[in-house]
Amino acid sequence: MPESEVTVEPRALTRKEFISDQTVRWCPGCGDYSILAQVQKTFPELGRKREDFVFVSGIGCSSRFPYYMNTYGFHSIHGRATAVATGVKLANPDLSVWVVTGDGDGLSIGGNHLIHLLRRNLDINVLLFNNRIYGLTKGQYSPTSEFGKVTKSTPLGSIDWPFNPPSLALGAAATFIARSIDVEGKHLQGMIEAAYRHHGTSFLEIYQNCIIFNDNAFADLTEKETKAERQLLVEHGKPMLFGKDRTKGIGMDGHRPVVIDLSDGKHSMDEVLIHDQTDRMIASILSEMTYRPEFPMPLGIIYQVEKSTYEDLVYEQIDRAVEKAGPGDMAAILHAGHTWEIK
Ligand SMILES: Cc1ncc(C[n+]2csc(CCOP(=O)(O)OP(=O)(O)O)c2C)c(N)n1
Ligand code: SF4
Repeated sequence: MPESEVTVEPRALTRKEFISDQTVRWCPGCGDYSILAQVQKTFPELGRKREDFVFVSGIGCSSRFPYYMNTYGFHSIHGRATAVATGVKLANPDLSVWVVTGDGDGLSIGGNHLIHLLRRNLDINVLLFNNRIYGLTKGQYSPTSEFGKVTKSTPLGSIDWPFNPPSLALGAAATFIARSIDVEGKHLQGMIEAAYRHHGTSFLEIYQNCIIFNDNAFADLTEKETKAERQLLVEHGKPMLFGKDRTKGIGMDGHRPVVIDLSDGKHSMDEVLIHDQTDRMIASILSEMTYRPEFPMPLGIIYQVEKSTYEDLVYEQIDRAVEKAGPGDMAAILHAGHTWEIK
């Protein structure tokens, strides 16, 4: 039997096979290690070959990520990972393309490229490592640093209002918006897999602790004593409950969200909002809780809808044009009309 006719079942890969031979150069205790570990744990579950994956990053500590994945990768230009990834995906739509970017790389210098990727909806997965600081350049404020934050570049406190990443993504017509945290390994693995399975641009914001320049930025969400009160783990079709014994919920008072205490005898489960990840209004309510300390922090898939991807539309458009006008001849186009030779 010719070799081409032998069908070989793809061998299941292991986590180890996604670990590259490069020395990891993040500070000891950096949240990036955990994110890397969760990606390497999740990838064997996706059932793809290593050479199907491409990681594209910009510049920053987080952007060193492609070196550490035993896949294809580009450590590209500051803020331009989304543009480079767009080219990679358009040239070869069969690849699974992942962008790794920081809050500085993705939202400062790269903000413009990010929003256009989101609205075009290429099937690319964006992992935004949000540590609310510039790590690589040693601790300047970033577009997600809180108002009033004292950093090396804001010695009197920041007077910039921070971006709200899920709201920004929603405004840019993203079709998948989710959030997780570096230290919540299982949750993060689930979000990475969900991002992969989404057909369209997946925007996954990952809260990441920079132990050197912004330590404990998310401590209230990760410390044992406070996390149950501060994390709102949302799941499609499930009530929005939180708190130590899940006795608190999110309800609505008219068009405003409110925290309901189910243990006070005045409220019932019927008043608790059920998460519908396809509902843009619910996504907006959840996203807007980000900087409202009276609400817990939503984690999970905030929004997900299906929409044609850019690459599907591009290839369909090309097919239609070829059907109508034939395959075309690039050399003939270049030499058509008025041309001249420089001597
Ligand atoms: C054109 C250009 N401008 C500025 C810089 C300096 N620079 C390098 S990384 C960075 C920001 C990094 O912050 P972030 O994206 O949050 O990543 P982190 O290091 O925190 O992971 C900046 C401003 C640069 N390398 N190139
Ligand atoms: S500076 Fe911060 S983000 Fe960069 S490697 Fe060190 S701990 Fe991580």
